Amino acid sequence: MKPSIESIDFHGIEALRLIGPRGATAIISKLGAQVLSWVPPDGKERLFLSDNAVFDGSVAIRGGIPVCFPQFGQLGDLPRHGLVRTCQWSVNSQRAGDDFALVTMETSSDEATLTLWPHAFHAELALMVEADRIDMELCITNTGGSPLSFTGALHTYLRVPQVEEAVLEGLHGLEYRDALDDNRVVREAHEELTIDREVDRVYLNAKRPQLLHAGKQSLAMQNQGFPDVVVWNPFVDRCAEMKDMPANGWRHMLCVEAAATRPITLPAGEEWYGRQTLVVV
Ligand code: TA6
Repeated sequence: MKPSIESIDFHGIEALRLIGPRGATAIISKLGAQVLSWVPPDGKERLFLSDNAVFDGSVAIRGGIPVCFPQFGQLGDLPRHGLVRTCQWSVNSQRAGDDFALVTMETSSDEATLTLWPHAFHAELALMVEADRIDMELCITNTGGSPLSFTGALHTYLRVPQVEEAVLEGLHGLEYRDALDDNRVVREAHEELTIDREVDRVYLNAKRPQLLHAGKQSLAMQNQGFPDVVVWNPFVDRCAEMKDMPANGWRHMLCVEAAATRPITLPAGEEWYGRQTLVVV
């Protein structure tokens, strides 16, 4: 089957299904330009999407790959993770070739965002599906007349059969800020990270790729432009507090996020790019 792109209804919202080479598929919603599913040719879903996710735009969709901009987490006065997760994005372009399917979506500052954050911007999210990989690229343009500063992330929820058995490599030796220990900065002493409790960490200046082994599956993640990697799992108690997660949701997810947690300053008229690549290995 040749790569193609089709419009679909996904839980009542408008979305696109990208069909890549060898039957790989991905789904991206116009709400938040959020990738909600990625199934490589082996037929196994690689992204976690909560069974209790809300799709009416009142809150961000829990799972997939939310786009966080212009604020990561609570690093400022804006709503957590910024303004564009619950915006309606529009399709800018779509193209399918022999070995890829590519969609770009865009959104811009409007009255609502300008009231909360007085900066004009244009955001574009590109999603490319190839046989065994997906690439996301976030491009931010400062369309205003003065510099702007932002933080942000591609808040990737990876699906794992059982998080307690998952192993994440590639963070050894990096400094991380531990959100669960007053943001204390600690150096990662372990070659492999395993999850046996709540974890919420920002690994700083992560240049090497990360490798996630979970069940019989392995996935490599590589970022460009985003200097940091966030690792988050709410575990049992925090998960129980989240209305849009089933009680056992924590067990089947691990967020490994491409993030910029220290402000990036963009002069008037300039563009910034950040990318995340996920590859089945
Ligand atoms: O990226 C990790 C994090 O900032 C955590 O602190 C956690 O709260 C999570 O994101 C989810 O945030 P959300 O606003 O989607 O509930």
